[in-house]
Amino acid sequence: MARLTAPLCVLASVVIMGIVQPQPAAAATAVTFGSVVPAPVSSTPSAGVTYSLTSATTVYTEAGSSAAAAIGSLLAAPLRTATGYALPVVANSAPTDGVALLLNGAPAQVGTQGYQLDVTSSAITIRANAPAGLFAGVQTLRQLLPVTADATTLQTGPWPVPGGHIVDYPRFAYRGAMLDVARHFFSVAQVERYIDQIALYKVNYLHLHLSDDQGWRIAINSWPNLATYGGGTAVGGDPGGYYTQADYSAIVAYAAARYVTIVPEIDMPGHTNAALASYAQLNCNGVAPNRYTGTNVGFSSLCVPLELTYTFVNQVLGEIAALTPGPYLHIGGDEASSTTAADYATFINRVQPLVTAYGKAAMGWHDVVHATPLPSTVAQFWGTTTSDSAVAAAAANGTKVVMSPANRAYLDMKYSRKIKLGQTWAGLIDVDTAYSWDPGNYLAGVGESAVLGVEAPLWTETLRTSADIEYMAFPRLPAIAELGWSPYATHNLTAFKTRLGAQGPRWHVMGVNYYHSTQVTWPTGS
Ligand code: IFG
Repeated sequence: MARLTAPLCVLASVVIMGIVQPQPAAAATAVTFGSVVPAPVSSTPSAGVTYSLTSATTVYTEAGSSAAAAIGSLLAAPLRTATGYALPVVANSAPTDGVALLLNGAPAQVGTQGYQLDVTSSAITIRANAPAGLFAGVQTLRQLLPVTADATTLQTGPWPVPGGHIVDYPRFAYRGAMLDVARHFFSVAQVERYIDQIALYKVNYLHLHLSDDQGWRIAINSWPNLATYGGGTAVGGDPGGYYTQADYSAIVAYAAARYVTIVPEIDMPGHTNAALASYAQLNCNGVAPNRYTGTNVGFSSLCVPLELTYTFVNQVLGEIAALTPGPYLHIGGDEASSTTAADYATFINRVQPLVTAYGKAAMGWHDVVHATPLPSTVAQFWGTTTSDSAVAAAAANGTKVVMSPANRAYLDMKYSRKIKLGQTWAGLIDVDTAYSWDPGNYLAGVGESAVLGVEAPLWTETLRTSADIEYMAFPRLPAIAELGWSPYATHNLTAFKTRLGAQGPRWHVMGVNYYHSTQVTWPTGS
C-alpha cells in the first residue's frame, strides 16, 4: 500500500476537463549532500550549487553500452512518472548538460563497483569503470533527489539536486541480504519488491533460503515431488508455494538488472524434512516422514551412508547451477543435530566437489568448517560470539568469511520485546546494535583480509507479508549495508542515525512499512 507524504494540497488535486491537475505543492524539500546511505568514501558539497531536473533534461549514457542504457532507463522510468518529464535516454559519451552515466574518465581507485558523481548547476555526471559502478552511482543520485521523486504518481517540482563531488567504492565485495522463502513462501513479485528496496542501499547479493524442514520452494525436474508436495505447506499450515524454474529465472534476471546476484541455498544435511517427506527412498529407513509445519530445528538429516543421497544432491545442484549465473551455491550445513559429526564431515566433504564441478563455489553456514572446506568454499558466520576457534583456524587456512553474527545482523530478531514479529533467541537488535560493530575486526582471528563481506539474514518463521519483511528489514538493513560498503573511517553511530532518519520520508513515499525505531529521530513526513 503506497502512502504518499506529499502535502495535502497536492493530493487535493483539481480535475479540469477530466485531467488530474495537482495543486501547487510546497517546494520539494531539497536533500542535503551528506544524507546518503551508505556513507560514500568521500563527499564534498558545493555550497550554493544546485542542479534542477527540468522538462528539458536528457539522460545520456555511454555510447555503445547497452548496460549503461539499461541503467539510464531504470533511472528515468520512475522519474518520468513522478515528474511528468519526458527524460529521454540518449547515447552520448561526452555530453555537456543533463544527467550523464558514463563509462569513461572514472578514477581507477573506484574499481569496478565504485563511481564518481559530480553535480554542477548545468549537469549531473556519474562516471564508472563498469556498469555496476554506474548503478551504484545512480542509487546515490536517487537519494539526492527530493523524496517525491520516488512517488508512483505525478508530483509537482521543483526537482533540485544539491551540488557536489563524490568519489565512492565499496569496502567489501559481498554485501548481502537473505530472505527465507522456506518457512513462509513469498511470490516472485514480493521477492522483486525486496530486491528494489535492498538495491537502493548498494546491496549486491540476495541469498534465497529455498529449502528447509517446512518447505521446498524450487521446482527440480528430476525430483518433481520436492516442489509439488514438499512445497505444499509452510509454518503454521500457512499456504505453501514454489518457484517454477521460469519463476526463479525471472527473479535472477530482475536481480541482475539491479546488479544483485542471487545465491540459492539448498540447506543440508539438516533442515531437510520437506525433501525427506517428498521421497521415501531418501530416508535411511525407507519411510517418508509427514510434512512439518512447526518451527523446531535440528531433527532432520539426509541419509549420509545412502548412495542415492549423492545422486539426489548432485541432480538438485546441477539443475540449480544451470539457472544461477552467480558464483555461489549455498549448501547450508547448519544445525545438523541429527547427523553424527563423522557423517556430517563425510557429507559436506562429498558435496563441496559436486558444487565446484558445476563451476560454482560452495557457501555454507560456518558449521561447515567442522568438515574440510575447499579453498573456494565461503563460510557464513552466524554465531553470537566474537570468537570461534574453528572459524579462525579455517580463516587462517584461507577460508573467506561472510559476517552475519546473529546478535547483530539477524533481521528476524525483535527490535524490542514489545514487537509482535520476530524472535529473541539471539537477543534484541535495534539500530544501535545493528550498526555498532566492525565486520573486519569483529571475530577473533578473522581479520579484514579474511572477510568477504556481510549479509543480513531475514528468517520468516513469524513473517508472512511484504509489510512484515519491510518492518523487520527497515531501518536495520541499511545499517548492515553501510557496514559492508563504507570505510570504517566514516563509521559514526550518531551521524549514521541522522542519515538514516533522512531515509524515513523516502520510505514513506515508497510505501515501505518500516519500523519507526525510537533510537532514530524521524523527520516530519517519515
Ligand atoms: N537458526 C537457523 C535458521 C532459523 C533462525 C531463526 C541459522 C543458520 C535460527 N539456522 O540461522 O534456520 O531458524 O532466527
